Amino acid sequence: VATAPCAPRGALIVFEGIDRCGKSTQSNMLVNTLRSRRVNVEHWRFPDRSTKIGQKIDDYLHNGVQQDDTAVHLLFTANRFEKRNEMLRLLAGGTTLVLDRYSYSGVAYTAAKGVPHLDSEYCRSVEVGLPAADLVVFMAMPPEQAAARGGFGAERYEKLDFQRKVAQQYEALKDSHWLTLDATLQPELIHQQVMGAALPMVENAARGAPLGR
Ligand code: DGP
Ligand code: NA
Ligand code: NA
Repeated sequence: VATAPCAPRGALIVFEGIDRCGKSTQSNMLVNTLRSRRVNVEHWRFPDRSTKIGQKIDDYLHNGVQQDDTAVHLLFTANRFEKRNEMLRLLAGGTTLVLDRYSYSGVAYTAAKGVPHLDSEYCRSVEVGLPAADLVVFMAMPPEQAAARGGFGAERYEKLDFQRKVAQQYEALKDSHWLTLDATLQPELIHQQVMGAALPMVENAARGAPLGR
């Protein structure tokens, strides 16, 4: 007995990686190319600093406001959940979402702090209920190289020893939905690899492949 196909929907594609690895450039290139192929697509980033919760996160990242680590972690998570309904609505309406960071950043950055009760298991548990990505593009770059890029150090987490710990946490998160790319390659070469993985996901979603949880 064939199962009923799900309704067509948009794909959820996430870019992850340490700070200054080139996520913004690649996610922009993906969105532009998908648009040129008439794919209905929106480009978001997390944290979304435009909301009230996002402004608190921005204060913490940028203005050096001190905050309890658990409280901050839950602000980042709340910032994703406050966008959950809109994400589900857009995906169900056939819009593909390209996200610059998502729950995986939540786990990797907070677990990298080494606070005993904020381990990766706890960090994963508070993300339960958010839609799962169809594809995670992980942009792998040696932390030393990212740290040498312009602007590094402007925000709280941009310290080389911390970025090394974040990279280790990401390694432990990889699963079958991840595509790991060499972020030190030329942008156009990376983009071709991203497209090769993203297009099939957009097509699967349009055919009604179910959204993960
Ligand atoms: P960005 O705007 O992509 O540069 O992200 C801001 C910083 O916040 C970056 O260092 C990664 C970090 N970050 C993103 N999401 C989370 C999260 O959920 N938890 C924590 N602790 N940090 C996060
Ligand atoms: Na950053
Ligand atoms: Na972000």
